[in-house]
Amino acid sequence: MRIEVVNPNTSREMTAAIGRASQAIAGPGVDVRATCPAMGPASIESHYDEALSVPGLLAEIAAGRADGYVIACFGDPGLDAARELADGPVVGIAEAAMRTAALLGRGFSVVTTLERTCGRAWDLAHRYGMAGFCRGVSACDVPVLEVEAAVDAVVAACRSAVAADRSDVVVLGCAGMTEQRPEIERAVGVPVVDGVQAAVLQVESLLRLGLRTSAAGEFAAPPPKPYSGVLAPFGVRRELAASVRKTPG
Ligand code: 2AL
Repeated sequence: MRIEVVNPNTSREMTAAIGRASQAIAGPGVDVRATCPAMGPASIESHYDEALSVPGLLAEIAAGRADGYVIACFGDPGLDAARELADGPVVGIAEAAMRTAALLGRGFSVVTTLERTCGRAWDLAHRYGMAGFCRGVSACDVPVLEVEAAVDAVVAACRSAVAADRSDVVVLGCAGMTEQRPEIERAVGVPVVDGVQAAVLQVESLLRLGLRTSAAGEFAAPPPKPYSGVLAPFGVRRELAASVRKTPG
């Protein structure tokens, strides 16, 4: 069983951390690898970054290297499109983390990076039917590429969120926090959910159950059509896949 964890930003260091966390949690015999796109933003912390991360992410998924995929960014960029494109299941880390947190307590707090990303987390909580469990979304005010080294700021934001929101679970709002989860949980004293590891196990479980995204409705493969300009290869997915295989993430 092969699972590919796509970090939609182009940071190699963050991709390596995501890969280590994914390999640490995957079951025996699961070949799990983290990749990042050849094109796109260095980190995703705005709607603009998120929109422009999606072509590179979809190109990685079009390469068809795995049985199932994780999208390892808390905005779950391109999740619906990836589900149309992939043969196997695709799980975003925000969806996996929120659904997992809802199994663990009465209400969770999301702690994200920059304040400006809070709206997106709320949008996703509503979209996934999780708004009834989400007690609050707050920021630690540390940029994505610095968050791994800023455990104290994340812990302080988690403690404040749990007290202010009257929540009993924390959801980490950035893939860059994945390796710090145990340390953060020890310091905060409530269950702390990291979406990267939750999503890897969710994909593994769907594959073991023999389940994949339904192709019966709106997640059927998108109809082929001409695309123009720099997006021309996206119109013919065979060409797109071939172009990515030449430049692995
Ligand atoms: C993220 C994330 O998980 N990866 C990234 O580049 N930005 N999330 C966030 N809230 O900033």
